[in-house]
Amino acid sequence: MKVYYSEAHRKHEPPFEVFDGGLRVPYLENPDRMDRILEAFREVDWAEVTEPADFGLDPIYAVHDKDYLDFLASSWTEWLATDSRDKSTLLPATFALRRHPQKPASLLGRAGYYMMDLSACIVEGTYQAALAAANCALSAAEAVTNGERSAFALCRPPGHHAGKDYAGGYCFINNASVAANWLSAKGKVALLDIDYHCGNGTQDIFFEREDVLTISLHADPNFEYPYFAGYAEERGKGKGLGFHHNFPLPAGTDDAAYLNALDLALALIREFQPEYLVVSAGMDIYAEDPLGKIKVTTQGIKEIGRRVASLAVPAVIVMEGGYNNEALGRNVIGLLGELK
Ligand code: SP5
Ligand code: ZN
Repeated sequence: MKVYYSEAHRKHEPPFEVFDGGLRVPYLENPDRMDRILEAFREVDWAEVTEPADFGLDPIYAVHDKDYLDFLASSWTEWLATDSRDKSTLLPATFALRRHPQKPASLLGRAGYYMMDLSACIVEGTYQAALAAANCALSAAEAVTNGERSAFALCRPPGHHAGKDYAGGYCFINNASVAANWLSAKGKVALLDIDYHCGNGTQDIFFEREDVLTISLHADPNFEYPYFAGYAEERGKGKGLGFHHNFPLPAGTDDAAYLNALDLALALIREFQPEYLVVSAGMDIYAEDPLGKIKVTTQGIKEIGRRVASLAVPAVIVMEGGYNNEALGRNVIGLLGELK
């Protein structure tokens, strides 16, 4: 199985993030996550780790707003020119309520406009890392159009919380959506998001489209981040009505309950008859994840892989979250071993 990976992620290493209550904690979405996964790939004989190709900016502009990408590109240099005292990471403390706000001219005004929370911290290497991650997803998409049964995009930073014009939840460019949109020019695409958190960015990007079916299984947003998307009633809009599905799950959801919800999602995908499948694969559904409250085991993750593979649709698997670094390697191998 081809695994697309770039070293560019290493320079995206924010010094901290801010939790609820104002607690500063070490950045959970850290480079060590990739090292654990790469280590696990070295122990199997079927993973071919490859540099991504450069697809340029067009496939990214096809999903994201140009002004937003310009902000990502220039914000670090602008941040250094401000009079802020601690410049270790660009992080605004005032956010736009989306009531058709003006876009302010100042850097911190734009940062608050383009960010949804205190975890999408920008440092010097963020934009380059995000571009490289999108190229990993595009390279994996290209591989399946060239006849591979599946390909893995080992993306960092992750992407599914990033919308057309916003960053959030450790995400800046929506890698899975960029790949799904690129594939949609070649055939019908289904995007299945199994990260613990609702893929709100992906939901927003495809909400009014009928050519890309989007389905997300996640912790109920009534109690979990991102809170403002992921409810069962949100099913698409306009031509896209009926082409988005959310499966909010309660805290404590175990393998059996998770797999029941997955089967409902897979039935919808079968009915849609896609030519390509994109999987937003977050490992934070794992029982021992520090951010998650869902109790899926490593065996359960393997079973997810087996059931997704039974669709027999060429699949691009895209790395999203997962913060139990010690378990990440075996969980990723568990999933991919069934899809290779
Ligand atoms: C890609 C991805 O998985 N992003 C997740 C971003 C979640 N950020 C919200 C963190 C909320 C932290 N709550 C504290 C729980 C500590 N036990
Ligand atoms: Zn997540």
